[in-house]
Amino acid sequence: MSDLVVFLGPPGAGKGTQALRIAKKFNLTHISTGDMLRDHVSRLTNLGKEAKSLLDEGKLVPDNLVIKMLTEKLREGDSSRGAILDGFPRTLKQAESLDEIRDNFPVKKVIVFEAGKDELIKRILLRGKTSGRSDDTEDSITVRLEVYEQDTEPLIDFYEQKAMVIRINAVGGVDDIYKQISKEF
Ligand code: B4P
Repeated sequence: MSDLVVFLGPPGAGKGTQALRIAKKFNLTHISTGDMLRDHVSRLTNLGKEAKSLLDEGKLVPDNLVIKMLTEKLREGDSSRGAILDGFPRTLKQAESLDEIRDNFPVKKVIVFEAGKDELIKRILLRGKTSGRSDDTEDSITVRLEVYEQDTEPLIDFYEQKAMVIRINAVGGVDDIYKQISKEF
């Protein structure tokens, strides 16, 4: 059995930044569905070809494709010490898919990153100057924030009902936020 910790929050809240550090410190596997999808895009796989325009526009990749990709990763990969899910689930359907495989991969807690829109937009535009990410543009950010509010934010309630949510103030220094999150492991 391998416990999962979900990092949930809007684009630019720092999920990826903190997941890398926390995974290293606590010897957990870091699973970022965004990184996995970008890898498919760069390798020109069938999934990558299907996902590319959706990523660029800031829209979600269809649930069935992401759920299949994630489930395979959990089953094949070395997540035996536990894993951080960075960017999954993003919809109710994705959250329910985790419930279906919970015997082997139970979700233990959900760290919710909270930050205001202005800060998020500022961070993503700043990253866009160097990242080369085709979705770090003003148009895409607007869509990503809307998609977050509509499809992903309701998951906070879903996990609140299971008493799993830990809220983190994601505005401040990276080290301070890292310390806050570390206390929860
Ligand atoms: P992701 O790669 O997950 O991108 P994101 O949610 O936009 O967050 P990101 O990783 O960029 O930002 P982070 O919070 O780390 O997804 C990209 C796309 O893939 C999605 O739009 C979607 O199309 C697709 N996708 C992924 N998962 C999917 C799923 N489950 N279902 C369907 N589609 C899916 O923030 C990073 C930035 O903030 C960095 O520049 C960092 O340096 C900066 N930062 C971090 N902490 C900071 C701090 N404390 N202060 C200042 N800046 C900070």
